[in-house]
Amino acid sequence: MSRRHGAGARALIAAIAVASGLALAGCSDDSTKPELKVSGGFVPKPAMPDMASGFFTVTNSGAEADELTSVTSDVGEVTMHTTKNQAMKAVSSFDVPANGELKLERGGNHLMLEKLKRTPKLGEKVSVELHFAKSGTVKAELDVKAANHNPKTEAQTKNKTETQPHSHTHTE
Ligand SMILES: [Cu+2]
Repeated sequence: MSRRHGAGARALIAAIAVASGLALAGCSDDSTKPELKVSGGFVPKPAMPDMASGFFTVTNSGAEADELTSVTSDVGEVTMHTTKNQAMKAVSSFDVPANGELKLERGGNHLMLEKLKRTPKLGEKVSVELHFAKSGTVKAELDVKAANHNPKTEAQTKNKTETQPHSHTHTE
């Protein structure tokens, strides 16, 4: 008795075709997703023992925008602030434009780290998890820098900038 493909086999072949079609669609979707990279993260050595600020740049090389919706850290509570008319204001998210960047910098957008369990010291790193609407969680390490550290103004005097702080300036 000869066997031919029955209804079951045809359904299976159809299912495979559909599945591979979906896989291909999934692949092509990837190219339009946000492509995020976090750079230049730092925390100025805080003046207060339990409160600090944080700065970094998120570069998006993808064709789709994303949104930073929250930030967490094992060091304490983290909120997102913007600066308007020299006053800080808490915001619930920061936009990351397509093919653009989100900049957190002095005098503008920044993180507030509060109720710190330990005070960040020069040369240490503060780990933060950045939670994005589309890209999920991205971890970043923020270098603890001198209290007056500002990449914007230091870019002009880069040759004079030391990579290591003077050891006599920190007490531990
Ligand atoms: Cu603030």
